[in-house]
Amino acid sequence: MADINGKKLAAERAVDYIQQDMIIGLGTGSTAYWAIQKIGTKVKEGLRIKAIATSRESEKLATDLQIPLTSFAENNILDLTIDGADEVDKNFNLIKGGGGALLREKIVAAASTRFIVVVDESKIVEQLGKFPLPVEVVPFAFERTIQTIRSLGCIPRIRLAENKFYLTDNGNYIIDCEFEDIAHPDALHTRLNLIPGVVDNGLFVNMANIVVIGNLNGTVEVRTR
Ligand code: A5P
Repeated sequence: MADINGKKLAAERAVDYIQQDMIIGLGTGSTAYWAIQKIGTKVKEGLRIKAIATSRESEKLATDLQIPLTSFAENNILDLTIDGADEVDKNFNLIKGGGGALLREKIVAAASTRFIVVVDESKIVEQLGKFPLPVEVVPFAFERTIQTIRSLGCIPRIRLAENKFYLTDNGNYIIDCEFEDIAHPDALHTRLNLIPGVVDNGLFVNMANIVVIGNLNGTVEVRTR
């Protein structure tokens, strides 16, 4: 029997929510990848949609698949966004940004009428925090910004790529913060974003409407808020 891919199962199920003439947000990462592939197939079969991507990587994939793209200059509201997550708790709160795209992902999700999160079962947690929380910071004074982030009770590490500081699509750095347990995601989200130099963080609180979970046994669970 072929290996079951929970990410693919969840992502493809979420694409069923897309209807003709919708404006769609395209997520980033290895789960959103499968949704974008499926959307590409449906577009070839006649689905009429326009999309806004949450990263250059997803934009390139959409372009390769001939998915028509639009922009915030033309559309302020999206009907539906499908994106992955690094952790999901029972209250639909998320950690995102493992792929570094958290800022654009949050802007796009916030502009969407419905935000569908697609994950395999390994991403479901009791409490957020085992996955290091990504925080996007501007390069200016990042050394000081990191110290302030540390004072919130985490071990912060600047993300590297090929021995250099990883750069987001927005030209910023990512600080991965080990909190272990995040008991109050809402409060932490606010405290982090109040630090000068922090652009945004990977906590998505009260944003997801639907979570689609692909299980290793081949079933798909849909949780709706
Ligand atoms: C991208 O920055 C992230 O928010 C991803 O959506 C998240 O890391 C999930 O990634 P995978 O689908 O690759 O596990």
